[in-house]
Amino acid sequence: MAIMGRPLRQHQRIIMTDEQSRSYSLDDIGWKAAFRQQLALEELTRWQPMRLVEQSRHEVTLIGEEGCCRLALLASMPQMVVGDWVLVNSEGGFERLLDRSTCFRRIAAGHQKEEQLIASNVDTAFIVCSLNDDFSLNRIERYLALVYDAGAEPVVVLTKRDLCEDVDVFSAQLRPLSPSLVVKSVNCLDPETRQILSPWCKQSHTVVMLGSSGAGKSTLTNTLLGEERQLTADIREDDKKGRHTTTARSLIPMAGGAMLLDTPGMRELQLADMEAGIAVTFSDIHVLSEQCRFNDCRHGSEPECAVQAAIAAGTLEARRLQNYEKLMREQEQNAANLAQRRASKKNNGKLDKKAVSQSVRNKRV
Ligand SMILES: Nc1nc2c(ncn2[C@@H]2O[C@H](COP(=O)(O)OP(=O)(O)OP(=O)(O)O)[C@@H](O)[C@H]2O)c(=O)[nH]1
Ligand SMILES: [Mg+2]
Ligand SMILES: [Zn+2]
Repeated sequence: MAIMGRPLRQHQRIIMTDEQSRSYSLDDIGWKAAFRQQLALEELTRWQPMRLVEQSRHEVTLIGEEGCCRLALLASMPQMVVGDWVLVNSEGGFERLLDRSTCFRRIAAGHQKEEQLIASNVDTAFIVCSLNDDFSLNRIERYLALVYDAGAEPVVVLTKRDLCEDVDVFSAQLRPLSPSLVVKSVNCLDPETRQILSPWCKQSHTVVMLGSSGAGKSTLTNTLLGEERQLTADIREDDKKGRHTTTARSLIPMAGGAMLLDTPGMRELQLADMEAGIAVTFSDIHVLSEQCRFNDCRHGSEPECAVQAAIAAGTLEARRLQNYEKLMREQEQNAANLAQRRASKKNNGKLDKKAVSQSVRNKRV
């Protein structure tokens, strides 16, 4: 492959294994006019666009027309995530990150509470959810807010249809969420699933699998790919939860030109700055609240509250209002924490600079 023969900058390694030596047409890995339009003609001839398909703390794996390469991450590079398009120069070095068409983000699990990018340039998100005790409307609404915030199209994929006695009991619960929400129920182990989900697995289209551990994201990925590419494992019998089998995000080309992104089951999906995504997810509540008597109605005990009236009439679930309020509070709180952290980081940076210039002055004296 041409890229291997090129001289490399000292700090930028390109390693290739035999398995990765395949090259791809850009259309087969999600390239679109919106990305091409970001390149000047000169850039198109000098640099090659490559797609980020895997990442670790220190390096990322990219694929493109000339094959596959790994790029060591440097502090000077922008934050990158699986799905990104990157321009690589003739020496195999990083030049530029292209603007993203969509971007999924959350607050990282654990104490850090930093914002974490999950994936980018995804067209459709399969919100994968088992048809068993692990089914949760609250969780599906949480994922919907994330997907709408990212700017992608959600499809709810209900798995383990073969093990479920009455699929309608579950799908009926999804109907009030949105009349336009697309819901498909599948047996991930059955090749027929490929047919059911084919409208979203088309050329230049990128699909991400989101959902909790054990929902069947990797099983679905394997069936759509037609090969056992991803590791899968049995769920726990008692609570139907998974064993966190997938530990890294992988963007995998599918025959026919779609890209599938398998992700690890999320233990926690905390949202921040997602008012818009939540507004779309709960647009019925927004429409109702415009009919409340008071503009600032909190939909509690206020008189003439259209939201409470809808709950009393049985046209809006009380659960849905509670989840909406919970997600709004959470995203506000997380957004405030993030802003505080950013401000204190900025201040620390200023203090550090001040300290450095002070010590330089001291030395000069
Ligand atoms: N019968 C049946 N089993 C399924 C179906 N989908 C997934 N499974 C099984 O459920 C278990 C968990 O599937 P995985 O694909 O590993 O789940 P995952 O969502 O990738 O889980 P993590 O990687 O832990 O996030 C495996 O034993 C699968 O064989 C289905 O539609 N029907
Ligand atoms: Mg998995
Ligand atoms: Zn109200």
